[in-house]
Formats: sequence, structure tokens, C-alpha cells
Amino acid sequence: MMADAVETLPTQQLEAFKGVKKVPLEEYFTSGHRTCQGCESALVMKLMVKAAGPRTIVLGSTGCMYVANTTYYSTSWVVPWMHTQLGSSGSAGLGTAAALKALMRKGKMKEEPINVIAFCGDGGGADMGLSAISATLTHPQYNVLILLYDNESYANTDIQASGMTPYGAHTTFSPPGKVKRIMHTRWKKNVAGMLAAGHPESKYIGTVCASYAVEMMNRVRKALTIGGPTFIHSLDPCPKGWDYDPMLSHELGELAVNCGIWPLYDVENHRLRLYGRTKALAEKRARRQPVRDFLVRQGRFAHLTADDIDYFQAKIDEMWDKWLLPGVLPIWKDLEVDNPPAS
Ligand SMILES: Cc1ncc(C[n+]2csc(CCOP(=O)(O)OP(=O)(O)O)c2C)c(N)n1
Ligand code: SF4
Ligand SMILES: [Mg+2]
Repeated sequence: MMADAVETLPTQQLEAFKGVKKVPLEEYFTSGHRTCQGCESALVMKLMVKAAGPRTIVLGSTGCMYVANTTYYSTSWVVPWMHTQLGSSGSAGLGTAAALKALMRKGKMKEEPINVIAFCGDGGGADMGLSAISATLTHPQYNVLILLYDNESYANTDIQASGMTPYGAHTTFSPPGKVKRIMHTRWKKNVAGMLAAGHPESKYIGTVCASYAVEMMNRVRKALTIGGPTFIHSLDPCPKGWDYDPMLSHELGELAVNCGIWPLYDVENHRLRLYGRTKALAEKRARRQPVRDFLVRQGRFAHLTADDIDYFQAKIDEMWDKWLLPGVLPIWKDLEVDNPPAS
């Protein structure tokens, strides 16, 4: 018996930009927003929609990228844009893709491939809205990209710790004190790896960093072209929450990749591929930078002692030396086999 084929709509065929000179000048996220100087998440919005092009609908959950981009009847979005509740980017994205499909099927809209991108912050996506994103990734019949912009805190409400806040960071929920120096002791959640491991219906899951802008845009183009439900996780330096001079945003993104704390990879049609600087590190063509170089540039880690930094480095080394898929899957390599029962 043949299984019913999943009915999907065609996607836009967006070829990779072959170098920065091939990137179009048109902007679909323009000036007039009110994000902080040096806000990398604003750059992510700009590059994301530049990569997607004009026939795109963007949805976004509450957070800096909602509040600062749509203030008092003004907006920097040139494409259609809609706000959705904190925690709802998955549902809003899936609902929009389903609605477009139904309208086209009923002849109420011209049939054409329209990109649907739903973005969320780490609070809205990696914590509160994880279940809705997971549900979306189980529906292969809808074309929707979820982009999680990760500034490692609930930034818009004044930098509360999220599941994505790194070990030891000073947030308004974890201020270092005289009695207890490290208030935030959890290692960052591994969202892209978790989603890739658990969602066989998704044909694209990847990580990006806007310091590598063309590579980042090409991941967005790839996800939209492959279609179905897809997911991209972006690490975004945030001058306010990470407490550094805004001119360092680009450098901090590079440092996060080069010290191995933020591995760049694609899981495309279930095949894992490291790319860019991460590939060079894994192939030992480049050396991992000490995480100290990344930490000392940020006020949120100013209270860390040399021992704390050693601990941080040891945890990163563990990601690369002990994980089954280095930097991707936090299951340790040494396979334990239960002793068979004595017969
Ligand atoms: C259900 C709900 N709880 C709390 C809030 C208050 N709130 C608005 S934005 C925000 C922070 C969201 O953090 P994140 O998703 O990481 O986005 P960021 O602000 O960092 O860009 C919070 C807690 C809300 N809007 N809705
Ligand atoms: S707090 Fe951070 S994420 Fe929010 S607008 Fe400022 S720099 Fe951007
Ligand atoms: Mg956030």
C-alpha cells in the first residue's frame, strides 16, 4: 500500500549569493528603528529579509525586535509584518503558511510561492515557545522558516536570564554578590541540536552568526528554497545585555565562533555539515581561540575569576572532545552497554 504523498506548495528558488558583491542593494528592513547602537539582532533582521526578498511575510514575537522596530505607528519593515505573542512564533508561522495554502487552493489568491518567516527571541523561542516551534517542525506540508535571534537574555524587559544565557553571566536575575559570585550556573541549552535530533520531518536546521553575513544570508536562502518547516538559530551580540562597547559587536560574533562556543553548522536533508570557520577549526586548519578572549571583552563576565574562566574553557573543550557530534550533540562518545543478564 502506498502512503499518501504530502501536498506541498512550490518554494522560491533562491540561489546562494556568490560573494558580497552579488548581494542586492534593496532593503526590506530600513532605517527608523529604535534598537540600541550596535544591536546585532537588528542586523539579523535586515540580512534575513534582504536574503528572502520582497515576496515575504515576516511575523515576530514580543521582544526587542518587536518593540524597537514598531514604535508609535512607525515601522522599519517594508514587507508585510505581524506581531504575535511571546511564545507563539511557531503557531503564527504555521497558521500563516496554512492560510496562504488554503487561500490559493480556493482560488482567492494568485498561486505563487510566498516566503513565511517567523522570528522569535531566545526567551520567546528557546524557552516559552519551544513547544510551538517543535509542533511546526512536524508539519512537512507547510513552508515556514522559524528564525531564533539569540541575544542570550530576555533583553527587552531589562536583561533577565533565559535558558540561553551562558554560564556565570551577570543578568538582572543573576547579579554577582559578595557571598555568592556565580549566580547563574547552568550551561546554555542546545536548541538547534535538540531540534535537529528530534524532528525528522524538517529538511533544514542550521546555526548562523551575522558577523559572517553572506554565509548567514545563504542559510536563510537555503532554508526557504528547501521548504517545509525549517529552523535557523542565530547568535546575536547585544551591547546592552552583554555590556560592551557597541563597536565590538562584529568582533564578538567572530570570537564566539572562533573560540568554539558557537559552532556553525547545517543539517540539510538530515546530513550534518560544519561550515565556515567552524569547519576550519574541526579540520584543524585553524586553532580554537581561548574563550578568555571572548569573555574579557564583556562586562557581564567581569566578576569571573581565573578559575571560573578555566572551568568555562573546560566545558567548551568537552563540547569538542567528548560530544558524539562535536559541538552539536551533547551525548558523550563512550558508549555504555548494559551487561546482558546471566542466562
Ligand atoms: C506571556 C508574556 N510574558 C511576559 C511578557 C513580557 N515580555 C515582553 S518582551 C519580553 C522579553 C522577551 O525576551 P526574548 O524573547 O529573548 O526577546 P528579546 O527581548 O531578548 O529580544 C518579556 C518577558 C509578555 N509580553 N508576554
Ligand atoms: S537590548 Fe540588545 S537586543 Fe535589545 S535592542 Fe538593545 S542591543 Fe538590541
Ligand atoms: Mg533575548
